[in-house]
Amino acid sequence: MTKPKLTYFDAPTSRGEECRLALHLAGIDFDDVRVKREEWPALKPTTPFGSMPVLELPGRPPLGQSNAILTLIGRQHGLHPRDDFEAARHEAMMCHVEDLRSVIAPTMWIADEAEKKKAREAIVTSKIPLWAERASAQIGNELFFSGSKIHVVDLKIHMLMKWLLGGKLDHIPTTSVSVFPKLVRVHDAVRDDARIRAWYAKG
Ligand SMILES: N[C@@H](CCC(=O)N[C@@H](CS)C(=O)NCC(=O)O)C(=O)O
Repeated sequence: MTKPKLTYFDAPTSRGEECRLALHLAGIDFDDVRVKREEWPALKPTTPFGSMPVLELPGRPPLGQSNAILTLIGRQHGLHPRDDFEAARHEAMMCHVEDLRSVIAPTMWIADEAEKKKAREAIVTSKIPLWAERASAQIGNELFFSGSKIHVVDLKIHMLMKWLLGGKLDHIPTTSVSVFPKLVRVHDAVRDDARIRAWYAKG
């Protein structure tokens, strides 16, 4: 292996896409390995934590966990704060994003439609508003999470908001998050960044 390799499902979504965007913003030429659903069961036991994304760097063992991947890329390429406390504050927000994902993700596998509706409605009433209020309280008043410069935390917030604003999650209305202006602002700021647009323009 001569260049970094990022392995994730063949979809522009979630934890894998935020790591691809970080590598892209960092200007790193990487192997973008896209795994088909049917290939995953054989690959799963070979990954550090039985999950993706996985980042491989020349001469290093594979690295799992999206937040660890993002902060490593961020630290090495000016996309994560140098100040230790501010870095920890960004990392706390990234954990907060993971907390909400881990509440919503299990509902993806509920086969019974009535049961899924009940579980998601409970998330909309009891989880998302508090989650979003707490997230908003951490976000500053400039364009991104902290200030006018993009960091890996912004990519994390963007990908979660893109999912929730996309309107494809039955029983989770987009208004559950669209009423939180700071979260929408960060989502839009990342979407409108010229380098992010260039990533999607290349198809
Ligand atoms: N905490 C891990 C969670 C990783 C995770 O659950 N990834 C999902 C895709 S977004 C996955 O690998 N799912 C397949 C599986 O768990 O078998 C992270 O942040 O990377």
